[in-house]
Amino acid sequence: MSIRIRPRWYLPEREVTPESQYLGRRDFLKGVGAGLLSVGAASAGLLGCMRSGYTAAPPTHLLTGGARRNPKYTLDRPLTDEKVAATYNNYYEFTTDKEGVADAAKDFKTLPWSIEVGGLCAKPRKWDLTELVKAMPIEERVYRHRCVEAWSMAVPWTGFQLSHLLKLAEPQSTARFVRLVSVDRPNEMIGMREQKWYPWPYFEGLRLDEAMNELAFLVTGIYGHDLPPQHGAPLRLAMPWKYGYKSPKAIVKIELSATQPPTFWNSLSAAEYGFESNVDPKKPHPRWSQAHERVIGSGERRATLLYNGYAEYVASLYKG
Ligand SMILES: Nc1nc2c(c(=O)[nH]1)N[C@H]1C(S)=C(S)[C@@H](COP(=O)(O)O)O[C@H]1N2
Ligand SMILES: [Mo]
Repeated sequence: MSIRIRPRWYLPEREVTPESQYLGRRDFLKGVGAGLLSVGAASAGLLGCMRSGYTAAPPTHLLTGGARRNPKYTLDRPLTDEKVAATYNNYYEFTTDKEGVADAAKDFKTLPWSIEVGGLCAKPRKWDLTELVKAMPIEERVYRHRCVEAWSMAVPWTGFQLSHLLKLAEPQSTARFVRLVSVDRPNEMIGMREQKWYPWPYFEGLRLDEAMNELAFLVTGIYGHDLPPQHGAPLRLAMPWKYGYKSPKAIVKIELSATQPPTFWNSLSAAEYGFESNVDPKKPHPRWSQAHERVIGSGERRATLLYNGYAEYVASLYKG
């Protein structure tokens, strides 16, 4: 059993806290919590997984079988340590405490799962996810991930192109946007119950041409196995040239539309979170610079690249 009791001073202050403050608080925690750390966590020196009693469930391969790494999508930078990525998450349906998501989400039931594709298309369909995965060319891709909060990671995702699923649906000529909706299960997602002011369930949107881009990737796995709940199991998006919040987790619905759909963060603060939200080092967030990023795990500071380094794939989408 691993029950985490929140100290009184624990506040969900990190929603959009600048990185210097995370680090300050973490150093503080290292100080006061050192006596409680397990030898393993301490000697691994990991940034995450320090406070929680989280232990990962053994990985399964129900939705990743047979996937091979596609050499076209690799990176010249080291992969983020799996455990670091798995213990530093954004998933507000569970908690705003990044290091607490893994534990808060560990019992979330991810199978069976269905995903509905509908709206302006000739072939709307509700898919059983296991069936969908069998129908899709599954592969592994190493992508960068850049959060709007100026941290980043590089992980191997397993999945398939969103375009393959959309093509099966046969979009009508009037369809110009795609709306994506995350699961709505407040009984199992404590953050939805505790943070009632958010417009749940989480919703996102893309232009149809962005959704059809080869980089737009529906993800069922990470590090060669099924996604653990904290990464958005059993199905999440990876849009590597956009800020992380454009990649919804636990997707249950994809809808083609003629008009631009509203999005979760944009509806909360339009000045801070635009619809497009492409990674752009020259366009600061109103409260902090986007010129650099902190690589989780190593703590290295890197210059942020336009379109997160994916200009060759996506720059043509934004001409004129
Ligand atoms: N449903 C849902 N999807 C979400 C979020 C969320 O809170 N809820 N957070 C987003 C943000 S801000 C980021 S950075 C990524 C984090 O993905 P990871 O935890 O797998 O690294 O998920 C995105 N998808
Ligand atoms: Mo993010």
